[in-house]
Amino acid sequence: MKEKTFCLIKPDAFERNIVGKILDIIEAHGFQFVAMRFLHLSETEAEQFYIIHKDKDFYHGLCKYMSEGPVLCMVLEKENAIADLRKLMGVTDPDKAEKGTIRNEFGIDIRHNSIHGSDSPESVKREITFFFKGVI
Ligand code: IDP
Ligand code: MG
Repeated sequence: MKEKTFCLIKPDAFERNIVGKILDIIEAHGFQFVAMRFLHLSETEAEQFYIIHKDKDFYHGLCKYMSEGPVLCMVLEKENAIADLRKLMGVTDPDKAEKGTIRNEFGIDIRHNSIHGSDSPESVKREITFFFKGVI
């Protein structure tokens, strides 16, 4: 059964003109684009999006970075989309991510890791609603 997930291309990918390359990889792995939205987050919006991390020491730096350039928000669809996207992304730190993953190939460091993907059905619901309220 097809499943939806939420994905976001982060500002460091726009900075280096590698957004198209990342989208190519996502498509090549069988994900279909269901919705897309290009926008520039305010720091307050980034803080809301990452509210679950509000007590972490990296929260402020993360939210500042996420509002320093554009992002591409997407709803993707395929079988097992949530787990498969997380696998294709690789773990948070690009240095620790497996070879062949998007973060290993394109990420700069643990903050500037090029891509976000929802980690559970609950996150998918929350994150799609956050960016696509009333659209899908
Ligand atoms: P995830 O994106 O792999 O799910 P999370 O732990 O949910 O990782 O963290 C959200 C985002 O916060 C990461 O993708 C990364 O951009 C940033 N981040 C996570 N841990 C650190 C850290 O230790 N230092 C700086 N930034 C971090
Ligand atoms: Mg996470």
